Amino acid sequence: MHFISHRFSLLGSLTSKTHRKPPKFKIYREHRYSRVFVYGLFIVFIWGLFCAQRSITAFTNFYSNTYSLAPKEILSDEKFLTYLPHSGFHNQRIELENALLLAKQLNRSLILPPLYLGEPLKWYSFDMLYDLLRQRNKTELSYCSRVSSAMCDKYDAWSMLPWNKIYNLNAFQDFLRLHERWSMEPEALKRFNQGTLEGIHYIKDIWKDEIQYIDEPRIQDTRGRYLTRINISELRLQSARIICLGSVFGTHRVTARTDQALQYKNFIRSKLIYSHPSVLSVSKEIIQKLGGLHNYFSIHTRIEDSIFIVNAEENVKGSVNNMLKMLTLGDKNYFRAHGDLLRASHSKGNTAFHRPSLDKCLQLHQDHPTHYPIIYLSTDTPDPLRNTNLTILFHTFPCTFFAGDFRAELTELQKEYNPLDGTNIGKFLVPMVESMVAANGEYFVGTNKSTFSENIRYLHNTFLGRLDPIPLKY
Ligand SMILES: Nc1nc2c(ncn2[C@@H]2O[C@H](COP(=O)(O)OP(=O)(O)OP(=O)(O)O)[C@@H](O)[C@H]2O)c(=O)[nH]1
Ligand SMILES: *[C@@H]1O[C@H](CO)[C@@H](O)[C@H](O)[C@H]1NC(C)=O
Ligand SMILES: *[C@@H]1O[C@H](CO)[C@@H](O)[C@H](O)[C@H]1NC(C)=O
Ligand SMILES: *[C@@H]1O[C@H](CO)[C@@H](O)[C@H](O)[C@H]1NC(C)=O
Ligand SMILES: *[C@@H]1O[C@H](CO)[C@@H](O)[C@H](O)[C@H]1NC(C)=O
Ligand SMILES: *[C@@H]1O[C@H](CO)[C@@H](O)[C@H](O)[C@H]1NC(C)=O
Repeated sequence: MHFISHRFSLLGSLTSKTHRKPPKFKIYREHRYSRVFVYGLFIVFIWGLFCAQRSITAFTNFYSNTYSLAPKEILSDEKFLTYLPHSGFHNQRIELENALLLAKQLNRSLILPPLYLGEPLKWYSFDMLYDLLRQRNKTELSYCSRVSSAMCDKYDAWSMLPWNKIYNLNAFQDFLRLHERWSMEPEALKRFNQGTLEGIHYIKDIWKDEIQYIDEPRIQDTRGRYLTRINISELRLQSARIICLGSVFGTHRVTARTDQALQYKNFIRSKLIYSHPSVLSVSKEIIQKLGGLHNYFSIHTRIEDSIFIVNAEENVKGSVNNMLKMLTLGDKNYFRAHGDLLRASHSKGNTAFHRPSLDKCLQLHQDHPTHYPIIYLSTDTPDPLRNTNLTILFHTFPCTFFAGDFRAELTELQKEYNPLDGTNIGKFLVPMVESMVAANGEYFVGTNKSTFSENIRYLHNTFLGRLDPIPLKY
């Protein structure tokens, strides 16, 4: 069976449209000839007009941009649901999944907030979060897209995009009506509410994990993780045109207990698969470099921050063991080849290791497949070879390769700009490429409790259409 066409046909193919950053100003120093200086000024002035024109065009073209959903008319009896986004990409994705599910169950259209990439805005209680979101505004710094200045340090640290740039939301056309909210200014809701902010039904969360939305309430629900529960059937009776929620992050935030709801949930997940053209093409190139589908296995280790650094050593060991177990279950020869390696790598103080080149590994792997499995390591740490918690992994699997080994392929992403703010979004696409490469490995082992890993797991099981020898959750 050939998975390459099958796996990638799942993703569809969009035509790529590149957005280039306007060239930076070049200031020529000319002291002697003031006429030249005046001409210079004039040219700069014209160029400034040109740039302003360009950014305005970019803005007004936004809705006709292939990435944005076509704006829909608002129906007279249409009702809406919306929510506040927060945290990293995968937390926002989970919020999106939950909001789609809840909107469907409420028979309401969903007003999508933008997707925030880069430096995350973490969760705060409703009023605070809404305020922080509206303050995330680059308008006053828009010159930063054209010039470099100390004021612009943070300009490229984050960017906002329509979700449709990352996922193909047209897949929901027959499922639910989607509208985009291209600003978190409260005023942006007016156009859905007959020009006013009156009568919006807010459900404000004050605590983290406060409100859960339940489709078939049970008595034992009171013992769950969430502080309060809302009966979805009751919320369906709400007559306000707009319901505005705070955070909807959390795996069980919106329950899907009925068969119908479960069907909706599965449908939603199955449509949220990266569709960004460069993400797809670059991940394909890296997979080819690794010897193609079926030729490599993958591990995701999240070890840099929060709960993940605290458990880094243990998690990496767990991942190495799980990968060894999977390989052995798949082919007994792996154990024979790796029993010794594993014992050796567990002995302390042994930090030196030799990593063969990728070409050498491809050769070794061809000659002795069970001795030298090729591993793609997706990780949040910038220099995996120097991170001592990863030493055991490189010891056990010398043929382990990671993003830094594919610089040439990843450079492609540098041409991706957000037309709205001129920010280069290439760096934000790297984790998505890594997810795609990892998901396409023969077996996948992730990091406990990481939503990033959990998403790779979903993509992996979906693309391969089977479970791994050990059916891990992450
Ligand atoms: N390049 C790369 N970056 C990663 C990887 N894992 C985590 N990261 C980075 O860590 C960030 C945090 O992960 P996200 O999933 O966005 O954040 P989150 O929503 O808090 O998810 P988790 O903390 O993993 O549950 C990602 O956006 C990446 O910037 C990885 O394997 N490769
Ligand atoms: C869903 O809402 C629409 C109006 O937006 C209404 O016409 C339709 O009857 C509703 N469907 C159900 C099942 O309530
Ligand atoms: C940013 O603020 C300006 C006003 O200063 C406003 O016109 C614009 O819509 C805001 N942008 C976003 C994305 O909220
Ligand atoms: C949930 O709401 C529906 C509709 O109002 C009602 O029939 C049902 O009894 C409620 N369930 C609970 C546990 O309150
Ligand atoms: C390795 O992991 C431990 C926790 O298991 C952590 O305390 C330590 O800081 C980590 N080392 C590095 C280099 O990240
Ligand atoms: C994740 O945690 C469970 C126990 O909570 C453990 O059995 C499993 O091995 C861990 N997985 C990894 C990859 O560390």
